[in-house]
Amino acid sequence: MKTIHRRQIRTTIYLFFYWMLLLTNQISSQVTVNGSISNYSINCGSSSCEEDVNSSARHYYVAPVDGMLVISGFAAPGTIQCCGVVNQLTCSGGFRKLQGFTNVHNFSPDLTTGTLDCVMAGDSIELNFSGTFGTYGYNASVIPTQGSADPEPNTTIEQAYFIEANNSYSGHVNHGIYQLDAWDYIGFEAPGVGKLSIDISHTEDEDGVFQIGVFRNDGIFTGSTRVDTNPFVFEQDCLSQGDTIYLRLANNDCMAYFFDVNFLLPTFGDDIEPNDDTSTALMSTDIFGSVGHNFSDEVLPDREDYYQLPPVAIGDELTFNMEVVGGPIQFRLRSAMFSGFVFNLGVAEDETIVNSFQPTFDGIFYLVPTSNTGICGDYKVELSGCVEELFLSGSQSQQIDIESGGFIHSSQEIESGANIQYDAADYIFLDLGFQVNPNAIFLAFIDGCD
Ligand SMILES: [Ca+2]
Ligand SMILES: [Ca+2]
Ligand SMILES: [Ca+2]
Ligand SMILES: [Ca+2]
Repeated sequence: MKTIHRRQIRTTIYLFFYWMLLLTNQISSQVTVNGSISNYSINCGSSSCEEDVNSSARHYYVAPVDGMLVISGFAAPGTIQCCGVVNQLTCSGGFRKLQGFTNVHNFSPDLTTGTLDCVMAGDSIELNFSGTFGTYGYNASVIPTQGSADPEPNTTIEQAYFIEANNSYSGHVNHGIYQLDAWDYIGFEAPGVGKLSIDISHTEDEDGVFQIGVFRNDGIFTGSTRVDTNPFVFEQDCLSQGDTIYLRLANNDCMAYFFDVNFLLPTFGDDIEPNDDTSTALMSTDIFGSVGHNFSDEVLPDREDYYQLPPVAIGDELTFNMEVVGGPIQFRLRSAMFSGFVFNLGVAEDETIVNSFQPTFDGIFYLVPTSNTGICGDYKVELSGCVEELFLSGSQSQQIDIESGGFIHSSQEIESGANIQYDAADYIFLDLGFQVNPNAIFLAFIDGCD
């Protein structure tokens, strides 16, 4: 019982000193120190010269920022005259990582400088001196890595820091001499339908070492990109509103990165949702939007958009001018009356296609642009032919005749080079915003379908 009791006390004392040491490491960051070592016993026959002040000293320096640690110092042995004889004593020292076996740098009697790159803010360095008699001193600092440090830890998707469009950021990878900062996770949530575009520059010398890994919101890895130019543009298209994308910035060496975040909206204007079936179809001849946007599993795919067209009868003809940026997008017509009816208007990818439709029965039809999830595109469809009501908006850069059996309302901007004809049976109304740019041709007729 007695032995155990003693051992417990001893353990408690050890723990206390260990705790004191930890406490010292944390709170005592000494930038500049000057001190001395004095612990000798010289026997010169009849008498002796001795002093027992301290045989060793430890100091700690904590890096205030990410960067390169620079410590200048010296450890200069002194002499003691004892019984008329000059004795050369010892004093040495240097700095090392906490619990390191060897010093990163040993000081000499003259001032020397040692460095340690890629330290992280909070990293602690031990300065140690020992010997019999002498003086020592040091001055420590960190040359900061460019840019500001990113919020650490960000080693997992759950720890990712979020970025927003129209903002600039900077960060560091691979700093830290105790914990590895091999990568930084970044998160982005799409504010709408569109494309994430990041202009990034960095301090890595070698092309292709710096890599960007891409992950979905559920942690599924979708691929990685080697950053082989500086600056570099990273793009992720086909994001829907609420889609969350995670990027992992990884590099072999310590490095700083800087980036601007942009979010590019659909080419022809905001996508109006929901419009995924006949019951939610948009009732407008102003037809533009996007399909195929979807990245994360939490967001519903937008494969199809439905537009209800004006009523048509046998003998009518509708012409569709289908402009696509991205894609491919397939355009089909469906019937309100016969669910099995499908008329294929064609597939477009970064191009404009034109096709006509002559109904073989009277009725209501839906125009349905379709794209596969993750293969997104923006579309704008100009409808002409014998429809009664036409509402036109946006910009117009093509050569096209637009016909209506009733009226046309337009707020279009006719771009230079365009050649546009409006032809309506009843009236053509040019709404606020309508404009014709120089070198464009615009003609309007009261005539109707022919
Ligand atoms: Ca980092
Ligand atoms: Ca990190
Ligand atoms: Ca859509
Ligand atoms: Ca839709």
